Amino acid sequence: MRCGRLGLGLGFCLLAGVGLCILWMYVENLLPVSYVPYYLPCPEIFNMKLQYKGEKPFQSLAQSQYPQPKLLEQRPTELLTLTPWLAPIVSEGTFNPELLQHMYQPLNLTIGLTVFAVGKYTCFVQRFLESAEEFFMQGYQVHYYIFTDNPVAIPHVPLSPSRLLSIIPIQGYSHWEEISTRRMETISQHIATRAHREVDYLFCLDVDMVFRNPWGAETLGDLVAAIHPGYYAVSRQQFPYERRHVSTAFVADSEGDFYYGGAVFGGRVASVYEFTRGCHMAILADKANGIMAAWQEESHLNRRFISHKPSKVLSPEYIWDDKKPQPPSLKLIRFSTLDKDTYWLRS
Ligand code: UD2
Repeated sequence: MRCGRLGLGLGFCLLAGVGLCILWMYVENLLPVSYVPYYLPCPEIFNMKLQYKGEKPFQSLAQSQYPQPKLLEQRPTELLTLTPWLAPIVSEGTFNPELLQHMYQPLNLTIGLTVFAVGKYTCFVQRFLESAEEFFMQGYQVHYYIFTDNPVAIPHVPLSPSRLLSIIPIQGYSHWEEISTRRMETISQHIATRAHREVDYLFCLDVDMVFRNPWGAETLGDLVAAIHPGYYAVSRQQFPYERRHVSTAFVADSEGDFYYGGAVFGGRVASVYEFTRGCHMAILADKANGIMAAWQEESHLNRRFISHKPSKVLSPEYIWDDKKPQPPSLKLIRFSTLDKDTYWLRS
């Protein structure tokens, strides 16, 4: 009798189990999304080092100790022209623009330029574009990509025949930190889905800035960074790196070459993809841990440029701050910030 009941119970359980499985398979197919666990990396991943046999990759440099390169090392009015890893530091007098034009123009290159104009920042677009038309990559095909949450607010600026403009709608965020930080994600996605087919090189710039003098082929390189105007004459310990160990953007006192500005970076489109994707992954990891780096995406950009050295470095001529007097070491200001009412913009 007992055995019979037990058998019946087991049979019922088996039937119910099979029934539930069939029901789940059916329901799962009806669901609009499939439940793939979302992978959020933890900070340890970025600090882990692989054990290499033989030659070590450049990434291992991140932890090595070496003296800080100083932009004003030689003489107070002369800038360093080469980094310790042999990347040129571009400034007026280090190149011949006619020669470079002669070399690069036959290559029929298209240069992309991304800017973000979210919320009140649409007010900067007109001046930015007008100055870019006058000075940015004159004689080359240029494709401007303007990311905005308000396409109708983007003014019409007449462009030269070889230049295109695409307005790309994006979501707006209420916090300015979020808007600034999200740029890495948006740029990497934009390259993957579209820009890699349309441009050879891509520069990613802040919109609240203007071109004041020619910016040409001397800036083209595999991965390009620009030295921040506020920190080119100070020691690496004074750089405003992210100093909290818990962040993936952490930089130790003994690390760092130059402090680079988040307002200007670029390079070959594939390298900019790798770069922005890497920064985005690190930002995601911080987010998962509830951290916003000290200078948002600029902190992550600086962290990454320590292990992934830029192949070309632009002097502060290419990212100047108009509130500062022009020092004798900088011969020509090419791109600089506009004086802005930050409180109004961010309110
Ligand atoms: C610094 C950096 C900037 C970025 C930021 C990080 C320099 C000279 N500037 O500038 O590149 O790293 O710190 O916080 O290195 N934006 C909008 N709408 C907003 C807010 C920002 O469109 O509401 C876009 C816009 O393109 C702007 C950029 O994000 O130019 C950077 O924001 P910012 O100019 O307010 O940052 P700022 O001046 O503190």
